[in-house]
Amino acid sequence: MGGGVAKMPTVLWLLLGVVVALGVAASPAQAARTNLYDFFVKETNVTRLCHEKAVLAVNGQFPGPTIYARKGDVVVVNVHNQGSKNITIHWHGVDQPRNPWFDGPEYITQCPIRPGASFTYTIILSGEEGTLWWHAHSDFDRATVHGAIVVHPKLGSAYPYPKPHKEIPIILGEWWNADVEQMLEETKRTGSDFNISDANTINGQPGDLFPCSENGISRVIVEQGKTYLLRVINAGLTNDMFFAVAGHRLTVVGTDGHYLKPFTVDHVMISSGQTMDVLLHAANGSAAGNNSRYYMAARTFATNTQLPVNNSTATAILQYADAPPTAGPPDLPNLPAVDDLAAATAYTAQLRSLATEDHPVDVPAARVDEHMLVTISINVLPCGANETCKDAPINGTRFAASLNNVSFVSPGVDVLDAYYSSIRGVYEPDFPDRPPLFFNFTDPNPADALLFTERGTRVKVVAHGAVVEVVFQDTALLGAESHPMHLHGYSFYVVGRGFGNFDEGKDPATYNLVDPPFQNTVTVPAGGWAAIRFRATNPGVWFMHCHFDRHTVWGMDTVFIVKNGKTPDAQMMPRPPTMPKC
Ligand SMILES: *[C@@H]1O[C@H](CO)[C@@H](O)[C@H](O)[C@H]1NC(C)=O
Ligand SMILES: *[C@@H]1O[C@H](CO)[C@@H](O)[C@H](O)[C@H]1NC(C)=O
Ligand SMILES: *[C@@H]1O[C@H](CO)[C@@H](O)[C@H](O)[C@H]1NC(C)=O
Ligand SMILES: *[C@@H]1O[C@H](CO)[C@@H](O)[C@H](O)[C@H]1NC(C)=O
Ligand SMILES: *[C@@H]1O[C@H](CO)[C@@H](O)[C@H](O)[C@H]1NC(C)=O
Ligand SMILES: *[C@@H]1O[C@H](CO)[C@@H](O)[C@H](O)[C@H]1NC(C)=O
Ligand SMILES: *[C@@H]1O[C@H](CO)[C@@H](O)[C@H](O)[C@H]1NC(C)=O
Ligand SMILES: *[C@@H]1O[C@H](CO)[C@@H](O)[C@H](O)[C@H]1NC(C)=O
Ligand SMILES: *[C@@H]1O[C@H](CO)[C@@H](O)[C@H](O)[C@H]1NC(C)=O
Ligand SMILES: *[C@@H]1O[C@H](CO)[C@@H](O)[C@H](O)[C@H]1NC(C)=O
Ligand SMILES: *[C@@H]1O[C@H](CO)[C@@H](O)[C@H](O)[C@H]1NC(C)=O
Ligand SMILES: [Cu+2]
Repeated sequence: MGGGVAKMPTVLWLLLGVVVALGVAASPAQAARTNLYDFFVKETNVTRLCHEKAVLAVNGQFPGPTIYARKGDVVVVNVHNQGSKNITIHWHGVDQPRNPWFDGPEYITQCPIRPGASFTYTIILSGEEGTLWWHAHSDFDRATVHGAIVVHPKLGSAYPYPKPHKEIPIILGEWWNADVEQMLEETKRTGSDFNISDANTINGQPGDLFPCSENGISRVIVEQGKTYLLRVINAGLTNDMFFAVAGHRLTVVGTDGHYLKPFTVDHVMISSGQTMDVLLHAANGSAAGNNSRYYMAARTFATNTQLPVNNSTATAILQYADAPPTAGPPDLPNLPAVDDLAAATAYTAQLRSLATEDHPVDVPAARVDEHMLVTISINVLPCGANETCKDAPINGTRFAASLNNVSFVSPGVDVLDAYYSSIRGVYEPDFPDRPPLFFNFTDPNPADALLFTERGTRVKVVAHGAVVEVVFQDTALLGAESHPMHLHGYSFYVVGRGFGNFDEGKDPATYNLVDPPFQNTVTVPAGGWAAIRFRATNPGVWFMHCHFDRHTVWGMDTVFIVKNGKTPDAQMMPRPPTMPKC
């Protein structure tokens, strides 16, 4: 966590940014700390499943380094692009109040950092407390460019649960033997689907149920009688996952940087993009026999029967430091089957905000200013003149994806700059509030004509302070599938979920407006809907997209532009002079 040798203008800008961020209200006693990190992004050789390949990694680590902070801190990260391609980094789940400049998604809030260039991000923490993470937000670089962000309570504040003996990041990911960027190029060229990963990983390792993986398996050492906080992150590109530890139940206490009412489970279901904070009690003598080693395991959760899925199990080892050694292999936990929708639904239904005096909720219940119903679809588009399309379900087409039948087209200049500097022709402020056509969204046999989508860089503009409700509706076009929808710049309350077509007359009556979970990534159920609400009090340009990367590149995205409010503290910070150019 060394202090970076930043250039003078950058330092001045940072100081300005930090002073503005803290505002006049901060007294010296509450003053946030500024933590500095240097990220060197470069190609690093990694061997998994008997295959060696060069991957992009930060500081030679895969997964990358953990950022530690306290609630309300400012973190400054100097990113040095020492690789051979454009990159950007996103701070997933950090609201970045009034500070969209440093949010990260390429061509949304910034132009990419080119090879050989550096860019310094100022990351302003506010209400977040718990586990967040950072990852590349360019092409498919996230596959290996990611790591944890641990946000501790403020000095003098405590966790709303007994202090754990140790805290351990558990990063779930995916490994491809093939070069991920080459795969992206191939899918762009042929319009085909992205090949499934060769293995899921836990802290970068597939575990010893896979070839050439015995030595690298990651280990978590525990002592009897102590309680550990596992900070579970799903960094996977394409998979939601079940996670469990043999012989141990898990008490879930937080998600996406916000506390939950604790509940105890045999397994967790975590969607791509989400985090789950879970307490694990290392029982004396142990509950599951006199073992000293237990498997921690992760397996894909997937429901689209039209897609291939890898049913294999990634493992790590939970090892008791002070228990007698055991002969034989560790026990495997019972994970739900790869398509166990009921298990996933039952898990997600238990997420409720802690909602105490110290950790209150502020659910917008009285009024909604912007009602949006947004269909989520996999589509086809006609094959381009010079493309050789294959694999798509209709001859002469390629795969695409859309929200409200608009397949998002990434612009050549970032949307934030276009908005800030009034550059015309980059985006249109007319993203539809409703699907252009109402049909039976969940009918598994739709007419072929429904499969096609429009294209455009269409964004939704909302007034500062508006209460926004978005009901995400999955469609069965090319297969019902659950989608982890992620919003930048905000956490939102997940007020409702259900199966089938959303019923505007009946379903709002089932909303939880008392203690809904406060998340940044919502699992929209396959063949169902999920409703979120947020107050648009963070001005800026904020990407909203499915967190499955192949859906992101296919266009399952849009952008919220939240206008400035009247007072200075309701307005975006000025454009940093250090922004990379397109
Ligand atoms: C990295 O791997 C490539 C092949 O994948 C190999 O050519 C190269 O020598 C390796 N570099 C190092 C430093 O091991
Ligand atoms: C997917 O896998 C197939 C078979 O292994 C291979 O031929 C193809 O090139 C791969 N596609 C991509 C996009 O990597
Ligand atoms: C799926 O998992 C198995 C291990 O069970 C592995 O051998 C295989 O390569 C994996 N990948 C694919 C694409 O099937
Ligand atoms: C568990 O073991 C530790 C160390 O052996 C001991 O200090 C503690 O009292 C034990 N706890 C229980 C609940 O037995
Ligand atoms: C654990 O070992 C003790 C002592 O060897 C034995 O009495 C006990 O039955 C064992 N417990 C289990 C669950 O196997
Ligand atoms: C998936 O793997 C599990 C455990 O390895 C096995 O019990 C189950 O039958 C497999 N399911 C399918 C559909 O292959
Ligand atoms: C197709 O490729 C040819 C040769 O590269 C090029 O001249 C032509 O403009 C391309 N057409 C389109 C529609 O991109
Ligand atoms: C798609 O095109 C191929 C080759 O032109 C043809 O053989 C095949 O029958 C077509 N499939 C459909 C579903 O039209
Ligand atoms: C929509 O399609 C589903 C699945 O086929 C079916 O169960 C449902 O009855 C249909 N709903 C309506 C309103 O037709
Ligand atoms: C989406 O737009 C395309 C192109 O205009 C159209 O063909 C298709 O029917 C529309 N689909 C839906 C579900 O609105
Ligand atoms: C890298 O980014 C620059 C600036 O936006 C762009 O002009 C260039 O085409 C990008 N390179 C690639 C390979 O995408
Ligand atoms: Cu998706």
